[in-house]
Amino acid sequence: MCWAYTRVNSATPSSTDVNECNGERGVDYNQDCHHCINEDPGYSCNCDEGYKEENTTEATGNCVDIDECIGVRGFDYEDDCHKCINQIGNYTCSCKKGYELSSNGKSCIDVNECDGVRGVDYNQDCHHCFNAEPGYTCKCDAGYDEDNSKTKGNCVGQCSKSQFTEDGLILICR
Ligand SMILES: [Ca+2]
Ligand SMILES: [Ca+2]
Repeated sequence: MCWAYTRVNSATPSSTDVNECNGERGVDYNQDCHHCINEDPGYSCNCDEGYKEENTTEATGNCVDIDECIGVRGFDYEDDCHKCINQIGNYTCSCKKGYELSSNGKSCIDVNECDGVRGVDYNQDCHHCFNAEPGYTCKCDAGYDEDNSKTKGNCVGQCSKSQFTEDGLILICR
């Protein structure tokens, strides 16, 4: 005579449990559930970064956007994000003048105006541009005064015009 034994594993779901995750998204489990995990009973969800699981009786196992901007600066959103703007699944920043958005869109970094074009990115009359945060300052050739009172430095002074002659550059001074 032979005996058949059935192993009972306590981790095995009960026979009454339905695996919603094997079903259809939006029908058997919530449309907004990113990664369905079967539970006994019911199911839960793993959510993508930027979302959190919201389990209410109305909406079981759905993923909702985290509003990082109502959180703590330097913890929920970057310290260098001047003005946090919430997005679905993410956030971005608006930056003060003289700053630009970092490549990941989550912080503001100083613009190096001196890497740019004279007369476009920094003053035409700025002889030697030095980046600052924010803005830039200027060092000036002899005969000019440095005006670094603003974030955009400049060279001013009695010798404000120049002219090329056969002998080279001459300064026309007022
Ligand atoms: Ca968000
Ligand atoms: Ca700068």
